[in-house]
Amino acid sequence: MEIPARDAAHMARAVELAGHGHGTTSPNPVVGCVVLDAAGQVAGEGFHAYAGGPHAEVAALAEAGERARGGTAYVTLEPCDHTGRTGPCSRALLEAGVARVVIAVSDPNPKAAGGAARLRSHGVEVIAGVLAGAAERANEEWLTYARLGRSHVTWKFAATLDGRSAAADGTSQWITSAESRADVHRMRAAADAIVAGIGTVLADDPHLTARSAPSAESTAPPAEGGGDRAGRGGRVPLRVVVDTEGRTPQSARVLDDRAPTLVAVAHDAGTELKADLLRLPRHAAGLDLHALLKELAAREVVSVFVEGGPTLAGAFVRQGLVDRVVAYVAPALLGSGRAALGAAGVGTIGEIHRLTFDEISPIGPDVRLIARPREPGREK
Ligand code: AOF
Ligand code: ZN
Repeated sequence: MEIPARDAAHMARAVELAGHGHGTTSPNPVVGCVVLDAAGQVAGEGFHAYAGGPHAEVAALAEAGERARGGTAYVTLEPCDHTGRTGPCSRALLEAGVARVVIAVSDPNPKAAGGAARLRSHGVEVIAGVLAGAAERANEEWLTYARLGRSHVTWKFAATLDGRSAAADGTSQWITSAESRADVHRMRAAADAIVAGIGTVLADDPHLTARSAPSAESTAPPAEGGGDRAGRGGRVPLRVVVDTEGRTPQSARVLDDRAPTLVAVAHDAGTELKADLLRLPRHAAGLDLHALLKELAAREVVSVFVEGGPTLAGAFVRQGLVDRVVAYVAPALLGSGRAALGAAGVGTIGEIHRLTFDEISPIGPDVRLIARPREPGREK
């Protein structure tokens, strides 16, 4: 299908608008919308800011007012056809008299889908699939969650140019620059949960909070307006410890009251730990991480950030559960010491995990690399 350049340009703007909601809409998607009047002039723009708040279409239609009549709406996700926290956008578009609706990605959420069909049945011209790749990328966490019924996984690590995350004596502070570490905090704060393995908890006793000084950081809640504010605005990420045998010390910082914490243990672990325990099936030497991500999704955790250590990261890679890798690479060499990634189920070169570099950005003196698996969603 030939896509008119004009449609692609307006959809690109809608994708950009969707990005404004990144990190605050969970458990809802990020969505952007541009409304043109009948003459093709931009009449309204909107994005979804937090769960319970107006959907992108409603926000853009409110700005457009009467000018939407006979116009075109560009939406990054198929308009919903349900009454959930808010009313159906399909109806809002019909009532506004929009003549044409251009959609990037169809809605995989069975409760909300059907907007495209509803609009068509009322004589609205609907075009789907415009700039779908860019819209998918902007919404990758939520689309993974909605399609696969599990949380989306970002694995982040910091390493030297020779791929090491600690020196031979275990010291690792700091391999990357202050700029890189600030960037990590920003990324981490957009996730619904931060996941670490028991090895990291025992070795570093981390807080696993989004910032080192949580008092100064609390994310501002969405401005004014009602809604249940179930989005990330004002909410701190859940902390998750993958601790097969339940060895987390009762005094560990991760169990303090700065944020809620879930400790995932084996179904048969004989632990005395007093914490919010999640019992899971075993898998190889550890836990069934797919079961973990399903349980987290059931708790409306759309996205998780896996940090530390290499053993846990190796288990996620081996189980085919890493959706995005974010690597901070410092121009430094160690030559010995811990590798960024532990055993990942690769015995011979034919079993290599191949990825694609999607973004390469300088951050201070370092480089941030974002890579994704070549065959996403292939769980093992
Ligand atoms: C959004 N924002 O702009 C659009 C959505 O939480 P609810 O009940 O208001 O509805 C959430 C569902 O609506 C969501 O899962 C998605 O399927 C659909 N579209 N959602 O949060 C939006 N357009
Ligand atoms: Zn809607």
